[in-house]
Amino acid sequence: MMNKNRPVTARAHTNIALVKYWGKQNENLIIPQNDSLSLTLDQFYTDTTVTFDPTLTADAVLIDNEVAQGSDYQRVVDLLDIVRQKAQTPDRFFNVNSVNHVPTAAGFASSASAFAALAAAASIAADLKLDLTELSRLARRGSGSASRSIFAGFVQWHTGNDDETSYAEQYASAANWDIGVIALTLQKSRKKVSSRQGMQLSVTTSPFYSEWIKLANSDIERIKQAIDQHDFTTVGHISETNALRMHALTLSADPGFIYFTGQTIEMINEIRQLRKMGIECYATIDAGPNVKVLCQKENASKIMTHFNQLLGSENVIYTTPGSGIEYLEK
Ligand code: 2P0
Repeated sequence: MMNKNRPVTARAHTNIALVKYWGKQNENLIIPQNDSLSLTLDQFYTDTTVTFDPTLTADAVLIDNEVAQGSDYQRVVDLLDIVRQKAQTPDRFFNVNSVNHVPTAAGFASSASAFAALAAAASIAADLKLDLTELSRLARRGSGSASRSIFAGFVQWHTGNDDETSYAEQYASAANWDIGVIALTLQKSRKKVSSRQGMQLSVTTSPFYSEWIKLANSDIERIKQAIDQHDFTTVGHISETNALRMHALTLSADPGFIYFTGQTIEMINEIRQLRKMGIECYATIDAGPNVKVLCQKENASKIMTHFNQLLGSENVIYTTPGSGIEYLEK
C-alpha cells in the first residue's frame, strides 16, 4: 500500500527527564552513556506533517511556517535519509511541515517532540511499518530525548550498546499518579552552548563524569522503586539531586560553562523555601536557565500563585502527564 501524496500528521509531546541523559558513548548513532527516565507532558507538543512529493528533488522543510535552513534543515534531512535507507527508496523526497506548540517561552527543548513527530510521520509517509520500539530507535537518531517522547507516562530510555539495543519504553503509566510540572520561564533566547556540545564537553573533560554515571545508574533503580510505590517525595528528591548533579558536570568541565542565570538560583532557593513551609515541590532544570517545578495537585495552585507574583503569570505554565505518539486525521 502506497501512501503516495497522502499527508501524514503525527503529534508528539515533549518530556521532562527526572533522571537526565547527559553524554553519548556514540555520537553518530546517539547511544547515551546512561539510562534516563522521563515524564511525558501534555501541554507541549509538536505536530508534523510529512508528504511524499514525486516532483521534489530535495526535501522541503517548514518549521513554524518558516523555511528551515542551515543545521535545522540538515538535521531533518539526516533523519529522512535514514528513513529513505530503511525503505530502500533513495529517490523519494518529502514535504515536511512542523509546528511546535512548545512555547519557546516555556524553555522546554522542542527537539524531543519535534524528532518524535518527524520519525512517526515520515516512517508512515515512506510506507515503513515500524513498531513502537523501532520508532523510538528512529526518533533517537534525530535527538536522544526524542526516543522517550514516543511513549506516555514514565519512560525509560535503555542505554544499550548499539542501534538495536538503545531504545525507550514506558516504565509505568502516570494515569493514576498525582504529579504535575510548573514551567517557570526566566529566559527565552536560545542557549549559547547546545545540549549536544555541552554534554560532549562534560564527557571528555569533567573529572566527575565517571561518578555521574555510577550515581545516575543508582538513581534509575531508586526512582523506579519510588514510582512503583507512588512515592512522590522520593521521586521529587531524586529528580532535584540528579538535575543539580548534571549541572555540576557543566561547572566542572574545562572550559566550564553554566546554564544557570542568577534568577535560576533564586528560583531553586524559592522552591527550597516553599518546602520548608510545608509546600512540597522539587526543582529540575535542563540545558538552560529555566526551572521546572514538580508538585502534586493539592499544592499546585499555591505554588502557581507564588511564582505568578514573582515572574508574572505569562511565565508560569502548569502541565500534567501527557500521551504518547498520536496520528491525526487531516
Ligand atoms: C534529557 N537533555 O534527558 C537531557 C537533560 C537536556 C538536559 O536530552 O544531542 O536534544 O539531540 O541527543 O536530546 C537534551 O538533549 O540531545 C536532553 P541530542 P537532546 O532530557
